[in-house]
Order: sequence, then C-alpha cells, then structure tokens
Amino acid sequence: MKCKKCGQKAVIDLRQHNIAYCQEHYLEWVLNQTERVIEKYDMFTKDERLLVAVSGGKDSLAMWDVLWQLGYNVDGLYLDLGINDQDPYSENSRQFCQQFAAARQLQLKIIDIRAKYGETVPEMASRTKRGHTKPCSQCGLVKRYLLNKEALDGGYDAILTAHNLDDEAAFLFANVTHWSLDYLGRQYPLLPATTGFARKAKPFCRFYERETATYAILRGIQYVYTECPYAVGSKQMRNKRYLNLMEDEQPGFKTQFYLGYLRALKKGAFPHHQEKAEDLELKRCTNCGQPTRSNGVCTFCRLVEDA
Ligand code: Q46
Ligand code: ZN
Ligand code: ZN
Repeated sequence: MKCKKCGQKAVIDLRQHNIAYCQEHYLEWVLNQTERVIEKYDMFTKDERLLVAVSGGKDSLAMWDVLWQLGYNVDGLYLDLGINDQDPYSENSRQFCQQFAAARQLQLKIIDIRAKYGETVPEMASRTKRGHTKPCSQCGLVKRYLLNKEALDGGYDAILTAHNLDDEAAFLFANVTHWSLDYLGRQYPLLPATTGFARKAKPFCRFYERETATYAILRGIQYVYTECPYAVGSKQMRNKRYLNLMEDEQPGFKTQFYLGYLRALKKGAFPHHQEKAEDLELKRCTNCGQPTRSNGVCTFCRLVEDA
C-alpha cells in the first residue's frame, strides 16, 4: 500500500475513496477535508467564537486539534457528568481534556455537575427512575441543555460537536427504523440558531471513526480509550455493528446512506422540524427562561430542582 501523493509507505487505506496516504499526507487530508465540510455546509468562519464540546475521547479532541491547527477561534467545554461508579470514566476523561488544552494553551471550561447541581447524572437518573436502568435520557437532556446555555451565556457564535459518520449513520438508522420524523427533520450537519438556541455544527460528520482514531494516534493525542460504561450494549452500539457489516461488504455504504439522506433533506423531505421550532418560540421556562415544550418549568429545571 503506497501513498497516493508521494509513493511512500501508506499508514491508512481509505477504502471508500480507494486511496491510501502516508502519515504526512493523511494529516494534511484530514485538515483539508474538515475545511471543505465547514465551507460546504456554511458552518462558521475564522472570525467567529466557537465552543467545542469535548468528552476526552478521540473524536472531540481530534476535532479540537484540527480546528486549532486550521486557525479557528475555538474554546472547549467539558461537562463532568460524575460517571465514576464502575471505573473513573469522568475523572479520566476530564484529565485528558485538561492535558490537551494545557499543552496547546487553549481555553477549557469545566462544569462539574455534582458541584453545581448537587448530584451526578447517574444519581439524578436513579432518583427520578426515568432512565430505567441507564441514565442516558437524563444525561442527554443535561448535555443538550448545558451546551446550549454555555454557548448563549458565553456569547459564542456556534456549538460544535464531534459526531463522526459512524455516529450519524447509526443515529439515522435508528431514526429510519422508528420513523422518528422529528429527528429525521433535523439531523443536518448544521442547525442554524433560532430564538433561545445557539447554532450547532458537526464538522467531523464525514469522517469514519477509524479515520478520526488514526488521526488522534498519529498526532500523539492522549485520549480516554474506554467508552462510557453505560454505552456498552446500547442500541447505538448495536446499530453501529449492523452498519459495519454492511460497510464490510460494500465499502462506502455508510457514506452513501448518510449523504443520500442529506440530499433528501435538502430537497425538503421531513419538513416537520420547522413547525416545531416555531412552536418552541412561544413558550419559555418560568425558571430559567429557555424555550421549552412544557408549560411552566422546563424538563432540565425539573430534573435538577429537587436535587
Ligand atoms: S448518554 Fe449514556 Fe452517553 Fe451519557 S450516560 Fe454515558 S452512554 S455519556 S453518549
Ligand atoms: Zn505521502
Ligand atoms: Zn428551565
């Protein structure tokens, strides 16, 4: 396997593109591809202030590294969810984020959920029992709410998350199998700001997981290797396995699946999200002022209020 550009020994074979690269040209390719995606979807510019959600994993730290190298003005936000019951997952993740930011002199804001709201996310979940055995629904709510709040309060132009193609394809697969029209209406790589909601972008949505992992390793980025213990056995992981089987037989399957959906979305499929955004503008949480679908207090305020 030889590098397409220089003919030296390749370190990665991009089967879906039928090309291979050496280390130097692979790193260059990742930067170029990211820049292309940012431009293609008109995500953000170098004059804007950006906030990247970092988890300590390979995708978010690799993305922060890429954006930093490309000259974007990007700060990090780490939400310490307090998931340390089976192994010190949140503790380790936080340290990787801190080391990463310190080595590059980047700004990292940390929100310790227990220190701020009196309980960790698993504790909130077991109190409310809404999450059944796993705290994922409460965790998702807390992450969505706080990311948005921090972006708005901090005056950022956009929030960036490091969802990769494997994540997006698995989420899309779940939404298609359940015909979740609301979600299908808004899985675009860029969601513009609406009243009370910051702009959201996913600059890594076209990279396979193995590509971001290879980038992180080649750049010597130290990241947390373990998944969140609650991700083990999740539907998302199962859907990723199914899609990997398809990808093995048909290289490029995930890209086709995801890009086909984006084309359909652009042509006006699933127009439901628009209606929802307008509905939301009418109601406000009486406690925090953020838009909400509920009457009175929003679901986040209700979750943390009793803590
Ligand atoms: S939702 Fe669930 Fe994740 Fe939260 S509790 Fe862990 S697995 S981190 S993406
Ligand atoms: Zn090369
Ligand atoms: Zn509220």
